[in-house]
Parts: sequence; structure tokens; C-alpha cells
Amino acid sequence: MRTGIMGGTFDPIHIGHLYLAHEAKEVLGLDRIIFIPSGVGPHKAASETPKQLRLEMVTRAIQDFSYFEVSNMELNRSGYSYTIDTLKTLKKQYPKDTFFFITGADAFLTIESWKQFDVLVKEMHFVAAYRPNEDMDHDATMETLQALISRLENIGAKAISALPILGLDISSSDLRKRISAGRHINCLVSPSTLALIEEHKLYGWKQR
Ligand code: DND
Repeated sequence: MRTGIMGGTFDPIHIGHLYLAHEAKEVLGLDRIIFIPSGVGPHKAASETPKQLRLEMVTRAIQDFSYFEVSNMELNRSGYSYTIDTLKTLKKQYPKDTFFFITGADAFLTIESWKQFDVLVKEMHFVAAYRPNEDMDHDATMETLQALISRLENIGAKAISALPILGLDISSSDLRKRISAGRHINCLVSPSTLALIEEHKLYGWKQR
């Protein structure tokens, strides 16, 4: 099976994440995508949102898509959630699968600082999504991305696919700010995620 992996803090999961997963599935002909919320991300301050609620937000956001799954393997692991440990677990659980780790360009551009990144890129495919738009930074980003891909190929990377996507300028941190400022996030997250945020008054949610 061709299995995509969407790792992330998902605090909260939003339509940018879901759209990226759909796009990777279609373009790369993936059979399924497993969303894996990070326990404690190695590159980020620990999330204040309880793990169970981040898991629940992801579970609800993907519930209408039969080819999307969620795993709590990183949430149940102690210490930092390193992708190399996740890959070892995935290989044991699904020994016949081919794995595609799906990232946005922002995450992919940091890969050389990930634990054992040289092993990671040799053992699974990576998908680096980028926006083919015309903003001033675009050429610089593409140059940086191409240079990184070349460096990784030189050390024996298995396969790295640069995936053009629509630019949806949405981030979890902006959503958290919008919520705490009392602004709506309708259509930016799925209705089921929104209902959970409202129910648990996450991110300083106030009744409008
Ligand atoms: P983030 O917390 O940055 O993701 O984590 C991305 C993955 O990298 C996780 O699986 C981490 O465990 C792994 N990582 C990071 C650093 C070090 C190591 C591993 C290590 O092992 O040493 P977010 O929750 O912010 O976002 C999830 C994904 O969605 C990211 O790839 C991000 O680029 C992407 N994304 C968008 N893509 C398209 N349109 C948007 C997006 N917003 C986020 N609007």
C-alpha cells in the first residue's frame, strides 16, 4: 500500500492541512493517509492544548474521508516526538507499505535539523508542498528548496517530490490568535473541529 503520513502539532488542524493531504493523495496516487499528531514536537514549545483534544480534533476533521486515518502513536510515546521513531514503528506495523511523509515547504526546509534526517530521507519518500505563486519571496524559496533537494539527493535520498499546491495562507498560530481576539474561524477549520473548540473553550474561545 502507498501510505502518506501527515505529521503535525495540529493545534488546531485546519483546512490547509486537509487540502494538502487530499492533494498529495491525488497527485501521488496514495491509497491512504495517516495523520499523526505530535506528542511534544522537537522544534516547538509544548502545546497547551491537552493531547486528547488535539487527537479528537483530528479524528473529527477526517471522519468523512474513508482514506484518512489517525494514529496516536506519537501522543502515547514519552519524550520528544521524533519522526525517526515514528518511521520505525510504522515499518513494524505495516512492513509491506511504502511511506510518503507529507510536509509543507516551511516544515521541509528545516529537515536537515531533524533527528537522523539522513536516515529518514533514505528510508522514505518525502513530499514538499510549495506554492507556485508570484510573490516576491517565491524565487528565493524555490531556489532554497531545489538546493536542499539536491543536497539530500547527493546523500542518497530515496525520492523527494516537490508538490505545487494552492496557497492557503492559514496557520494554526494565526487561528489561535483570531480565536483569542474573538474573531470567527468559520470555513477555516471543519465544522466538527469548530464545535470541539467551542465546547472546550480552547484558545480563549468566547461565546459570540
Ligand atoms: P509541525 O508541528 O511543524 O506541523 O510538524 C511537522 C512534522 O515535522 C511533524 O510530524 C513533526 O514531528 C516533524 N518534525 C519536525 C521537526 C523535527 C522533527 C520532526 C524530528 O524528528 O527531529 P504543523 O502542525 O504546523 O503542520 C503540519 C504540516 O502541514 C506541516 O508539514 C506544515 O508545513 C503543513 N501546513 C500547511 N500546508 C499547506 N497549507 C497550509 C499549511 N499549514 C501547515 N496552510
